[in-house]
Amino acid sequence: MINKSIIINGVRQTLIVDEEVTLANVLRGQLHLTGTKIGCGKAQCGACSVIMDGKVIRSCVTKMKRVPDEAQITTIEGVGTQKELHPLQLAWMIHGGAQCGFCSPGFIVSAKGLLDENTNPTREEVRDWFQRHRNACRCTGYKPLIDAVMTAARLIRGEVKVEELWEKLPQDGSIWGSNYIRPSALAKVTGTCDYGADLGIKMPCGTLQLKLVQAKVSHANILSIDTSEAEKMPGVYKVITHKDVKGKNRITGLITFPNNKGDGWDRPILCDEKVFQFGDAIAIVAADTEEHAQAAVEKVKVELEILPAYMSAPAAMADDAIEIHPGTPNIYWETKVIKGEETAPIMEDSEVVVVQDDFYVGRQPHLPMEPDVGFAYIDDQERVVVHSKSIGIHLHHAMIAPGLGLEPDKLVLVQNPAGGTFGYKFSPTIEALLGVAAMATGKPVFLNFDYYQQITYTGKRSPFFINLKYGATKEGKLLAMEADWSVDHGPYSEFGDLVTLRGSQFIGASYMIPNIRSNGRTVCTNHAWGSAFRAYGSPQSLFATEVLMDELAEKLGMDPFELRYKNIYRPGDTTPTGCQPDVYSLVEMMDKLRPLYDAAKEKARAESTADKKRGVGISLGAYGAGLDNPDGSEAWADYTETGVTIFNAWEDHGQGADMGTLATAHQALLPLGIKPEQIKLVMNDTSITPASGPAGGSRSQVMVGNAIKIACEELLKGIQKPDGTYRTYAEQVEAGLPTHFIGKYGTPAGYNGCDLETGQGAPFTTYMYAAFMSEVEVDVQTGKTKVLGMTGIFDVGTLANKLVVDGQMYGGMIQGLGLALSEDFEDLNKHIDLISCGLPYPKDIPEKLVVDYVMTPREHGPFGASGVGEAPLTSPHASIINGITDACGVRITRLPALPEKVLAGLKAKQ
Ligand code: MCN
Ligand code: FES
Ligand code: FES
Repeated sequence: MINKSIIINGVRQTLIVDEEVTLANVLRGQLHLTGTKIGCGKAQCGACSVIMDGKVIRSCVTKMKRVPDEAQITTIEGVGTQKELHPLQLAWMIHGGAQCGFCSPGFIVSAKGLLDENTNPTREEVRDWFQRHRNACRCTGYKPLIDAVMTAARLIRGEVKVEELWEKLPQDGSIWGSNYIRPSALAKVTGTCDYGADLGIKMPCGTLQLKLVQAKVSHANILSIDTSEAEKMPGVYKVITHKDVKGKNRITGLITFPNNKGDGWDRPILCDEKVFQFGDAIAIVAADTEEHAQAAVEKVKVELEILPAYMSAPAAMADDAIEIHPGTPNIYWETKVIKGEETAPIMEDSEVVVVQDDFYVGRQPHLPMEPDVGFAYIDDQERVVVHSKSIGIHLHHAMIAPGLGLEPDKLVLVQNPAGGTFGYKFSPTIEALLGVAAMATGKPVFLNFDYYQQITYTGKRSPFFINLKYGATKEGKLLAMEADWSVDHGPYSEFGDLVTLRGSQFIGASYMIPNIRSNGRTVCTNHAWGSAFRAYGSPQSLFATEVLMDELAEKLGMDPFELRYKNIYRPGDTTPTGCQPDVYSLVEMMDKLRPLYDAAKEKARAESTADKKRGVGISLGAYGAGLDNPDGSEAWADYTETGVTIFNAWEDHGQGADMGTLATAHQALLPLGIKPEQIKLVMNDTSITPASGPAGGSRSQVMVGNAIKIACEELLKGIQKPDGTYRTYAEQVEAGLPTHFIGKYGTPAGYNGCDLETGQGAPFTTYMYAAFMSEVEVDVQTGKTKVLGMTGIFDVGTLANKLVVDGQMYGGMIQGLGLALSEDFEDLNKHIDLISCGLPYPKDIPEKLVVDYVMTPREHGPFGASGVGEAPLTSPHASIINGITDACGVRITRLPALPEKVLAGLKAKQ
């Protein structure tokens, strides 16, 4: 131990510390300055940034022995407070810089370091600074953050006043569609929002720290597990194995479709007979400290019989592959599309122009800045209470209760503020492990993944291997489509059939294709299990759809824009599932894009050089907002002395569930004339909030929004006097009338999902539409692609909150950039951190990032809203890939388009 005297946020502190411990751990663990976050833990994300003696440093890799005596340290808590915000914190809120907000303290501290040196930076200098200090954000696409720094600099220079920056609301006070700032922003930008790890640090003394014994192989039989040595290690309270699990020790995948050959009970909570993938949890060590728990993990002996590992769908489909789950074939679900006439005769017709190709979109890692984290305890009603990042608390409740052996009323799930999930938390991750540990020890327990575990042992996007074929007239009118796809869903079946069905629903979407014959299948493999990832199945489906459209255009000698324009949905046209889309706005969207496309093409031609070739690519995206019908939701509205309280379980990944709830409730309550600050939100706790359904499939604004609207309308009806005015709360109570109002929404009749034999039906009430354009530059010496501009035109109906929606679009489009060029999780030895997994950093992002809207009100959305969250990640990557072809003639059909692949393509062309 050493004794250090440091000045933290202006206050001298005497600290007795281990010199090997990091500054981040001392700030957080000893001083409870939890505004400094730990994301990657290895100097790659900047979440832990602090200023030490005038320099921005990453405290997660700064050991205490390197912190000089008398060092002056500024953390986010010293930058500004909720009452006295720093201009950066204000600007962050005004520009919607804090979505999940996990990166916000680190960015703001880092930006303060910059503005302390230079109050007049250029945008490029801001970008350079964040790049140099490795500040990473997964939600915002960086643009709002650069905007925020520029605004803060203007505020500091006195060129603008705060009041001038606040949006003026309309006369009626409506905040619907405005840039109203989300309720959670203030806590996020001041570092006072407690995420799971922060809450974990503040748990009571005696809370057990958990570490996992995880499989280091991908497929094996377990012969024995010996915990005896580990049990004797210092500080160990208990080593927990499958024998300690009271229930079925399985997480049920709640099989979606009856023709699934599995039963959904395939995922162990703690492995008993087999290891199905790398990282599978075999035992949990519960100890007094993390270090003691980790030391004991190394002492658990697991004897294995190694089995062949099938690391891709084709490998697991091979004739000689053994069944990964004995008794269930590796191909466990199949889907078909039968729309219109037989396609074979059309394709064989000599008048028909045919194109066909193979496509692969891989295991894109989610890369949230906050690694998985949670805690559990037994409450005063003998209930097991699990707090986590779950984005489906009621769904996960049903998935884990039988495995734990708990009656439903003995399990409570609560969502902590989450530092981004992008869908991986649609699957339970550590919830059941926490439940088991709390039950086996009877103590509060805490588990925090490090970033390596986050990457190697949480679900990933499911790779699709697609063969796609179009037949069209010589004039470019699509006549027929044939598709065949295999989905690598990893070893666990949960929602595997559903994501495979997305192929039926969205391969060929946006275009009227009268005749379709397709087959898709879900395949069990030993690579990372497939979890939801934003846009779920559509980036795979639409990549093939959109790149093959360009191949068809090339074969026909047509401009890709014109070919698309000719085939997009027009009134009367139908989707691949044979139903009419909710609105026909693609024509208007493409009309909006056309002049931008023409100008971009001209610019690219003018600026292309022999070494740096420029090109422009486009793509369209259509995706459903909702889970497959029938879908629905529930929310409550309580009349209170101070206003109205809304109860719902609209889980917040960071997208803005708080803002969506507030905007919707406020709009519905406009006749009451209450202010937004009079609406209180109670969210995301299965013991006190209704089942609103998971925050997946971009369904919440539509489904939960409708339920909120109904609850508020019920409230207005319930408190209305005969003369049309409203009773006060006191009058309502005095009259003995109810103050609690329930809103239940269900999708209307006629939307019953897809027929399992033909893939035909109406799976969604509302859809989102997107048109993307990417301007790219390919360096022909290195094969490196630089994206110079990205434009997205969207129709997501009316907007509940413009700031939120803009932020969703920027962030999603940049995830598409990552998917196109760099992101991958394939090699278990190589793809182990943010950098090796290809996370885009500030300098990878084009300065020109443009979003615009066509706002067609939706019949089935509250106040005309459709969903938003996934629209920006439907097909932006395809526009980049099409741009690469336009620039240099190389067509990449297997993502990501790494420089070596493009270079190989260039060489092959020569
Ligand atoms: N919204 C709006 N106007 C509309 C529709 C939506 O202002 N017409 C707002 C909503 O109020 C909400 C947000 O946009 O704040 C997204 O709403 P919606 O499309 O209904 O999606 P969900 O709330 O169900 O959120 C889930 C969606 C999905 S599926 C993933 S994955 C995702 C996403 O949103 N993960 C995210 N966005 C994310 N954003 C962040 N920052 N982090 C994630 O992990
Ligand atoms: Fe320190 Fe990521 S850089 S937590
Ligand atoms: Fe930056 Fe979520 S707001 S990581």
